[in-house]
Amino acid sequence: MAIALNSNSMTNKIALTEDHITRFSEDGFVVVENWLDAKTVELARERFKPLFSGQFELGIQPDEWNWREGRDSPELTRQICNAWKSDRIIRSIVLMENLGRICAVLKGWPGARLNQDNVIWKPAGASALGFHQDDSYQSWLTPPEMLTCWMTLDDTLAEQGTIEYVRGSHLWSTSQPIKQFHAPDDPLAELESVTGRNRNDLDIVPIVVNAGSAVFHHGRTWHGSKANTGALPRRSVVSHCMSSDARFSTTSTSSIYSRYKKTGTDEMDESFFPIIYRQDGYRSPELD
Ligand SMILES: O=C(O)CCC(=O)C(=O)O
Repeated sequence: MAIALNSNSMTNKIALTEDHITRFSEDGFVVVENWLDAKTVELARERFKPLFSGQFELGIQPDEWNWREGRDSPELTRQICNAWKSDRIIRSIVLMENLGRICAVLKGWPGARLNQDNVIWKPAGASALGFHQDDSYQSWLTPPEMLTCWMTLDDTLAEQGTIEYVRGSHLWSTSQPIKQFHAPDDPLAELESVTGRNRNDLDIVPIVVNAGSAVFHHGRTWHGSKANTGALPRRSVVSHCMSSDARFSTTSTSSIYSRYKKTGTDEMDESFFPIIYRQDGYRSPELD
């Protein structure tokens, strides 16, 4: 049976306002409400159980599968990277053309490619994710930078381990990757030691929004999430984009993603890093 992989089936026509653009350039993140409709939110929530128990609809295992039913502690936050290769609903959300368009506009890129997606499931009681900058992990790319669309499938509350941003931290330089991303005792400790800043001097903003909202964040904006001390789960789907012109670095590698580098060229193959949107109207053909 042929499986339709159309990523345009879920889309929206939301355009950024001047206020969105100002918020992004001053704060390093901007909230866009009503990004996903209620039906899409519902369909995406239904994919979490099969994905984390290894039922991959498209027959392909994601690149990273960091929590497995029956193997890992229920207290850990569950994460999968590149579920778009495994699942049609996730694919249609993270490869939405308008998402790529907004990333390109905010970052001044000629277009946007998918770098990787994340599916994040933080049940009640689950642990924190350490505060970090996404660009710290991009030395395998030229240019070594990302812009991210984080989408929530649940109404969020501060005590529910929602994502939190350090306002204005996109204006700081890119630091080394943190040592403990999953389940640190204190999710802000490494931010303090790496940057030499004290948390009491920072404007840390927990994102409290309705299900279906998105936040676009700069690759240098420090962010993370605390333990879920609420009663309900917090589930998110994340699309990490890079420039449509991005290439592999010739001096640095990623232990997972440089597997997709072809010999003798630094070009990125659209089969693994699809072009979601380009100003000239191009989009990787297999997406439509
Ligand atoms: O959802 C979270 O807790 C963290 C997500 C994250 O690190 C990201 O979107 O870059």
